[in-house]
Amino acid sequence: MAQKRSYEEKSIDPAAQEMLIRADEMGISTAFSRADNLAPCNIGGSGMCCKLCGMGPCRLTKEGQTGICGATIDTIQARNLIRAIAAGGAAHSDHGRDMAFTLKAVANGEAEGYRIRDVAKLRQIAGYYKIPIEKRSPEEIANDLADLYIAQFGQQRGELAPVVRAPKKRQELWRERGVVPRGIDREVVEALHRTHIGDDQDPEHILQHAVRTGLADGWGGSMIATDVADILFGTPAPILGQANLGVLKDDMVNVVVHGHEPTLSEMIVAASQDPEIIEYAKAAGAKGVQMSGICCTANEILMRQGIPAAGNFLHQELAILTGSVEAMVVDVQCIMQALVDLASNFHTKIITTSPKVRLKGATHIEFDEQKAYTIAKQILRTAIDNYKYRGPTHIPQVKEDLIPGFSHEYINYMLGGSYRASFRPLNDAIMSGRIRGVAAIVGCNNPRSSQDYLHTKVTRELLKQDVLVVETGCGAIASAKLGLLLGQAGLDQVGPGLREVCEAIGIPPVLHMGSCVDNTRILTVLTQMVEEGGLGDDIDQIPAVGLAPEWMSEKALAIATYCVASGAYVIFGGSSPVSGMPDRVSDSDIVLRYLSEGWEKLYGGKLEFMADPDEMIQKTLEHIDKKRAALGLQPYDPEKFGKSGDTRMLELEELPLQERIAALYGVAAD
Ligand code: XCC
Repeated sequence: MAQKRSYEEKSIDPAAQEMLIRADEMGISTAFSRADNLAPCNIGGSGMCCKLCGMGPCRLTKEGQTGICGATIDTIQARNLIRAIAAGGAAHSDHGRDMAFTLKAVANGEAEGYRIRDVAKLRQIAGYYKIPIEKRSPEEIANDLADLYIAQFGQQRGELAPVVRAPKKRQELWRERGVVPRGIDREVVEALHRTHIGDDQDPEHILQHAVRTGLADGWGGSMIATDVADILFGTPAPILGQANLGVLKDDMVNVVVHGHEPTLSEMIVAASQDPEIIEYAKAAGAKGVQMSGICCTANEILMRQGIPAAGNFLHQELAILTGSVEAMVVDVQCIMQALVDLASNFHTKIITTSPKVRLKGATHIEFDEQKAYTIAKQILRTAIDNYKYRGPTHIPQVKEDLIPGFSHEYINYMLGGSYRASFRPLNDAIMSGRIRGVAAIVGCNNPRSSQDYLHTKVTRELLKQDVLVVETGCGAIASAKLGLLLGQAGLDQVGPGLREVCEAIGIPPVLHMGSCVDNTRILTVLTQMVEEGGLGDDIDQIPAVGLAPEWMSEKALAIATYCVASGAYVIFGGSSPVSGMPDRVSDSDIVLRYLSEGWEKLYGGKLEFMADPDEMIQKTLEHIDKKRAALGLQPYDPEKFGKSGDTRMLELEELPLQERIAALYGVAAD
């Protein structure tokens, strides 16, 4: 049995620690305690268990051993990995498909409560695909775009349309390597076909298709999800938000939305502000409805509406443990089955809404985009009716302010303003060495490591080293909970050159770019940096690294794969799903070497797994410096910059928060 950890070892978040103490006092299990009580299977965990047919499962434990069919450890590892990538890509892409169907319904006036909020983005995206825009209504353009996007899923031949948005050189490289995705569903199906008993058994050949499957996610399903969410709900711009369990309110009906798709959660947020619903809540004895989010649903409504995030992945159980949640409304992905059992200790209703996801014991109120607003109100009334059953509550008084909403459009605008929006200042700052490089720190929480520790340790150290950090997903919420996303608040902890840039432009040193499908925003930023000039002619030349220090989901592996194929060095923390036996000689470890050296030769990007955060930091900096040198840029010098701007920042620090934010970002802070 694994060793029990202290509360501080389970999470560095004080709100989480408080709730874990409460869970123990009440005798309730959580993912944290279950992780302590359930040791991971070393054979499966290292990718050496094959259960793809009825002759097995074949659990390989010795070098040279094979499965009953003769499959080697490397083949089994590659097959397991591509299946995970296909599942992760399928999850993101199915989300994208549903968004495309919603866009089609909105264009045809069949989706109650929705409208096209960002016509400029719609026109811009349509332009990429040569959809006519002149003298056409937004609905006509949206209808054509929806048809094109829906067709990407079932397309059998040719190339996925959004691939044209990658740098030209990268597109050519993909064509040469034969990995341009044909259709999203086709690549996922082929991944499953190839890994059926008796099919593709060359690990490198299997992993080549893993690249094509990953690209179908990043430059396909996920990109479609982000595009449509922006068109329907607005492209994010900086807004004031809050994060952590302290956002729950004792005197309000607390409704927590959890999962991924913004379609229903946006509608629930709108309905929660409907006077009829507020009256209904008041009649039930509450002051109103307090909305908050968990996981990527949180990110979607946080960056567009400023709705607070109750927390990241490992906070889903902790929110219920406060006893203050009337309803947790879930859609798809990252929803623990443990929620229903846990909720039975309180009055909390778990409400499932997706036709794809049911939990035994949960209330099911199915989402239908044609009557979304009506359903949203029905869900809220169900939550309000539940308020009278609330027992004693224990809400940790822990929360932090943050400023999310750094879409690539906003980053472009903030760098140059309305008349000269451009990535030039960012490229110049990297070229001069004020910014050493860029790190995207993304991904999940994992109860096998201390919650938020790896994320924030890596983030803090890279900031000190003048690395600009962009974040998405649960990693962004980790930084938010620890106060790293609040404008200038963290600037005293960042390197001098980076600080100078943040002060000059008025940005936080950590930019929250959205949910996990929004990692495609990072692809767009990297592409625009290439197109701006000065940092090479392809993504693999930019001094940038992607990290997922606390990854756990198959979606994270899909993201890693498309980032590598796009040219990025990607570092994953925690355990490696292809680690093999501890004493395996690395030369014989075909899969590990292929993901790193093999993919680097083919795509300029590589995927490596390492548990130690200091090693992650060191490898990140080495890579950034290597890319700087290859571009012929000046070596990074921490002494060179950072002597300007301090007076203005000191003045700003004196201002009340709302005024400070208005001065820095030019946005209303409420
Ligand atoms: Fe899930 Fe997107 Fe991971 Fe968080 S970061 S635990 S996948 S919610 Ni995507």
